[in-house]
This record gives sequence, C-alpha cells and structure tokens, in this order.
Amino acid sequence: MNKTIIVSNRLPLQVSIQKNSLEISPSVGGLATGMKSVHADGNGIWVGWSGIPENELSPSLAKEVEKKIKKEKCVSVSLTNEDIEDYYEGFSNNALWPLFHYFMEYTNFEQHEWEAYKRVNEKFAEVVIDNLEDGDTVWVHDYQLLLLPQLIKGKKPNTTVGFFLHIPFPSYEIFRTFPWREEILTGMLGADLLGFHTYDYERHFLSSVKRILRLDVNFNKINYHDRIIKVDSFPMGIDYNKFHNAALEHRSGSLEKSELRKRLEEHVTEDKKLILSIDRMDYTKGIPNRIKAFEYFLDNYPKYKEKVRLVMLAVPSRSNVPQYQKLKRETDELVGRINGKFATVSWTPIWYFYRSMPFADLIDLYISSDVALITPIRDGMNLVAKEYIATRTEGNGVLVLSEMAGASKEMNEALLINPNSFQNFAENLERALTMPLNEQENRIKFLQKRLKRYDVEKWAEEFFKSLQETEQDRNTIVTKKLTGDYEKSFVEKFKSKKKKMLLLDYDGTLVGFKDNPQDAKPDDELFELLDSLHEKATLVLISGRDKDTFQRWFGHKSYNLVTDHGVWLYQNEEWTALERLKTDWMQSIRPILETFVDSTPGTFIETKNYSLAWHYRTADPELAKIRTMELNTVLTSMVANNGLSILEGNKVIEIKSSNVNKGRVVNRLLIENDYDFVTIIGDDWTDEYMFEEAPDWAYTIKVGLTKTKAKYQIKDPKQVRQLLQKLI
Ligand code: GDG
Repeated sequence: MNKTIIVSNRLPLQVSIQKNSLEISPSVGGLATGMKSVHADGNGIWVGWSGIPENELSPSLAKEVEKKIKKEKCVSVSLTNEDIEDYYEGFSNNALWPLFHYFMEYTNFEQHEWEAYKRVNEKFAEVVIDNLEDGDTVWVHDYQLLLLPQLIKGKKPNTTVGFFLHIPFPSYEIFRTFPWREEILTGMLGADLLGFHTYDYERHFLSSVKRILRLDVNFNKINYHDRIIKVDSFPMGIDYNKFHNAALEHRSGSLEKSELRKRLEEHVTEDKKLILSIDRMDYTKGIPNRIKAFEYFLDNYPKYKEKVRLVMLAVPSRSNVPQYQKLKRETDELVGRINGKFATVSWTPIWYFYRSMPFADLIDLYISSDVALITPIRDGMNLVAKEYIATRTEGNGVLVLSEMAGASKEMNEALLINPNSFQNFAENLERALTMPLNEQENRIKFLQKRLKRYDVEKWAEEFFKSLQETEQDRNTIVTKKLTGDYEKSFVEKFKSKKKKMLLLDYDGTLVGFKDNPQDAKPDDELFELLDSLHEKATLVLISGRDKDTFQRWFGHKSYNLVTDHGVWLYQNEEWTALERLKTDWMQSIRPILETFVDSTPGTFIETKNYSLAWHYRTADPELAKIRTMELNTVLTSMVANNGLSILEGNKVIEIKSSNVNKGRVVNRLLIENDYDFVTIIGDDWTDEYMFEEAPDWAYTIKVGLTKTKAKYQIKDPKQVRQLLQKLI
C-alpha cells in the first residue's frame, strides 16, 4: 500500500528522559494537527529529529526511543551536538532565518555551517530513502530541509515530492546575496510541488528561479530538465474548532476560572481595556518596536492612561543565540522603562510574561482581550492572529495586524498597519479601542467564516490534492514521451516505409540555443547525421532563419531548405520564393525595436530578408517579460493594418508578413509527393503551425515539455539527435 512520508526538522512529539525513564508525548502544534489525517492515512510515517542529541543517548536508550516513537508512526533522524550547533542553530537559524525575514544584518554565512547543513540534509535523505517504497509520496517541510527534495528526487526519480515553506521567501534582491543560492534553489526544485503561504512569496521564488537559474517559467510552472514543477500558494490555517470550542467551554462557566483569568478580568470594566500580544521571542516579531509604539500611543493619546493595559506574552525561543539574548535584554529594559515612566499606584501599562503557558491559559488570554496587537516586522503567516479570531465566540474583539505578516493577505477585515509607522500604529490602536460593537461583529464574522472553512486540515488537503495532480500530469507527459515501445515502433515504421519525409526545425531542435544566434552553427556530427538521413528520406530543414545564413551553412549540401518561416525554398540546389513579400514596413518598425533595445540591456535586433527579430535571451528575464508585453502592445496596433504578424518564439519576438508560416509550406511539400511516412520535429510555437497541418498518420514531435499540438514530446536537441541516429 502506498504511503506518505512527512518530513520536518522536529518530530511532532516531545521526548523526555528522567532518571533513565522515557516519556513520549505528542506535541499539539498547528503543523501536527494539520498533518494528522495525512499522517494517520494508511501506513503514513513522519521522519524528523526527536529533540535529543545522539551524544546524550546510550545505545540501549536510543533503541528504546526508536521503539517508542515507532509506535507513534515516527522515525527519527539521529543528530549529534555538532549537527545541531552547525546545521540547526548555525545555518538554519543564523543564515536562512534572518535572510529570509529580511534581517540581513543578522545573517552569518559560515562555510562550515553550510557543510553541516548539506551533511544533515543528506542524513534526512538517507532515513527517508530507507523507508521509501515505490509509489510513496514525500512531503517535506520548511527551511531546515531546503536541499532534501532534490536529494530524494535524485535517487528516487519516480517518487512524488512536495515541499512547503513556512517562512517568507524573500525578494530576489535579498536572495541573490546568498553565497549558495544556486544550490538552495536546485535543492528545492527536486519537489514536484512547492507551496508557500502567500502569492508574494511564490512570486519571489519564481523570480529567483528565473534570474538565478535562468529557467523558463510559464505562469506558475517551471520547466526543469524533463520535469514540470508546480509552484503555488496555500495559506496555512489553524485548527479552528479546537480554539473555538475551547473558548466556548471557558466562557460557559463549566470550568473553574483560572487565577490568570480572574486577574485579567479585574482589569476589564466598561471603560478599561486589555490589549494582547503573543509571540515567540524573535526579532522578526517586532516586540521592541511594539513597546515603543505603545509608548508613542500613551504619549499622544494620554486619555488612555490607566484605561488600557498591554498584556504581552513572549515565549522563550533560541535563547542560546546571542541575537536572541540581546533581544530579551532590550525587551526587558524597554518594558521596565515604560512601566516606570507611566505607572501609577493602581496601574502598570504593560504586563509582561517571558515564558510559555499551558493551552488553557492561552485561551484565557485570547478570550479576555478586547484587542489583539499582532505586529511582526516580518512573518511567514502568523497563526496567533487567526487563533485570536477563532476564540471570539461572542463576536466582539478587534485584531490589529501588521501588513508584514502573511496572514494579512487573507485577513482584510482586521485593522492592517505598517508596524514601522508609530503614527499609523497609534491611530489604528485608538480606532480598535473605540470601534462600535456592530462593526467589530461584522469584521469578526467575515474573518471567522473564512478561517473555519480554510482550516489547517483543509490546507493540508488542498496541498496534498495539488501534489497528487502533479503525479497525474507527470504520467500524461510520460505517455507522450517518445521512448520505449513508442520509439521502437517509430523506428520500425521508418525502416519499413518507402516514401519518407523528415521535416526538421533547426534551432532548439537540432542544435541548442546560443546567446548569439550566429554561434549556433551546424557541427560535424550533425552534418554526418543529416547526410545519412538524407540518403534514406527526403530531408527538409525548416527554419525562421534567413536564406543567406542557411545558404552559407548548408548551401554545399543537397538537403531541402525552407527559410524565413516559409518564404524561401531550396530544392535541387535552387532557391525559389514561395511568397512575394514586401519589406518596406521595416523602416517604420525598426525604430520601435531600437528604442526597446536601448531600454532593455542584453537585447538586439536581427535583420532577416523578410522579417525583423528582437532577441532577448540574455536580458534580465523579469524586465524582458515587461518589455515583451509593452512591445506587443505597441506593435499590435501597427501590424494589423499592414498585413504583418507578430511571432513570439523562444526568447525572441519576430515581425513578419502574416501570409507566411511554416504550416503553409508543410501543405505544399505534402502535395508534391505521395509520402507514406512523415515526421515533423520542432520546439517552439512557430512549429505548432506545422503540427496543425500534418496529416493524422504523421509523427509530430515537440522538443521540450510545454503544451503542444504534437502527438509526442522529447526532452532536448540531444535526445532528438539520438532518436534520429536510430533511423540510420
Ligand atoms: C512559523 C512562522 C507561520 C505561542 N505561545 C504559546 C503557544 N503558542 C503557539 C500559538 C501558535 C504558535 O505557537 C505560533 O505560531 P506562529 O505562526 O505565530 O509563529 P512561528 O512559531 O514563528 O511559526 C509563522 C508558522 O510557522 C506556520 O507556518 O505562521 O509565520 O514563523 O499556534 O498558539 N502555545 C502554547 N503556549 C504558549 O505559550 N500552548
């Protein structure tokens, strides 16, 4: 039975060893909840670190840990103290975490930590592969394991691999500073589906893939070797019912009130309000900034003195890292200073807790607070914001949320603020404190509806569904691939037939692309191949290239040539014009193309006899994308009335007479002779005209794995040559 292997840095359980006795308890985090059904399904297993370093376990204890966690359907990856220091605290938390959250000043690039990161990712891969069977699916989580997808795919290419990033993916300008940027991207591209919390992170990732790896991206799909990788956003939700029901229970009076709740309620009266913030103590969460902004608020709206209290829960995190220790000191000092500045005998403005709290206390905090102030400087999603909304069972309460949290993208009904503007912060806090009840209810209602529907289980389900679809897509490509039995029958047919024609496109089909088109000359091996083919079949090279170039390259051969997309035909050592075309339009189009060359570095114009081509292969892909749209807009109005058409080829826009296309030539050639075998091979969409005109029984083969009308697909020019070689 096929199973799913979930992989994350930590297993969803807590292992504690006391006086040589082992305690294992499941952890209750959002991820564990979301993955519950995926994990529980069939023989699903979870691979990760147990939280106990290898060095602290005797061999017998290690065995026992393994046995006990196996019962929880988990398998552990054993990590040494050194691994944890260099891979986890080092590379993951000192390089990836700050950089991905735009804290460049905290980012440390250490070669030995990078080595450890690679080594530990390989350890994870080993454990996954040991547990992997044909047909299994792997779902990898988060920034500690960016290299893992490719490590799995490289060894087990038929495995479906998904990856989800829980933190932001930074913009290209930030990501490009990373010394091992190519390796990180290639590592991630081992996945068939890459998921992010928001569309922005997805966009940033695609932009880096385009610019750094220079891969082709079509909408949200990446063409990578012979694979198509899907990239999409899946905003992670929470276990809505768990929070909502706990809040209902706490409010129902069936439970005895906790001390915390009693103390919180003492503060809340008609004109006094509680403001809540909960975060891990992390510099991304904007804690010092929030305290300073609160000071600004009290200074500028003094009527709220003694009327509001900020209850701030900061949960200890990574506390042995110097930056986190500094943050803790800064927070302590700020709270002290501000409490000292404003406190009265009966009031302290900030109640500050530096600890973690049991779930029940968390619920008490949520239900007792009139306003939640969630103001990270940068946050992948932020689940606390969602949890606060889920606990508002009476429909009141206001969420003030930073625009920099991924959650803001789907929580428009919150009061969205820029946490760096104290004025904006203070205005919205005042607005939250004075918001009429019916407005609060309307906003909460909308937010709850969405969070309830798109909860964490739905999130996992949607990701998983999309991941399974990639498997189906892969299978369709496989059925179209001209390999195995299909290839065998193709070769046999060719050999058994008498009147054969091979129509071969040139660039991208017989030769790969070069930065400068003039460098893509035919090589000796190609001549040898074409000579042999020409002895066995009518060989036609058909190209958008100009007549002069082909004359220079192939004039000494007797192959048939079609150039300029079908304007000229070379047969029996003679050139014939198939179309009579004007070229006077070039005078008005060329200056337009020149302005695009000036404004787009790396682009140039190629002048052919009957067309003008603007090449952008070496330009910045993002800029080129914008420019191609602009150029298309400018040209569209001009070409329509002048009998011209715009062809978008592979990194080139070509303007030519609309009467011409490769498909018309195919028709003409087919009529000339009574062929019993025809094969057409081409790579870009100008070749689709040929595929359209081909008779049903012909072989049409598209080079590359993008959408096509051709019946078969093949990976690249190298494979085309290998296939043709088999015909001789
Ligand atoms: C990363 C990304 C992304 C907090 N204090 C206590 C406690 N919590 C629980 C909350 C919430 C979770 O911890 C925190 O989740 P966040 O999403 O707010 O933040 P990160 O830990 O930074 O998580 C983040 C997330 O991954 C998921 O993809 O949203 O952007 O940084 O569930 O309730 N729970 C208990 N006591 C506490 O004191 N019991």
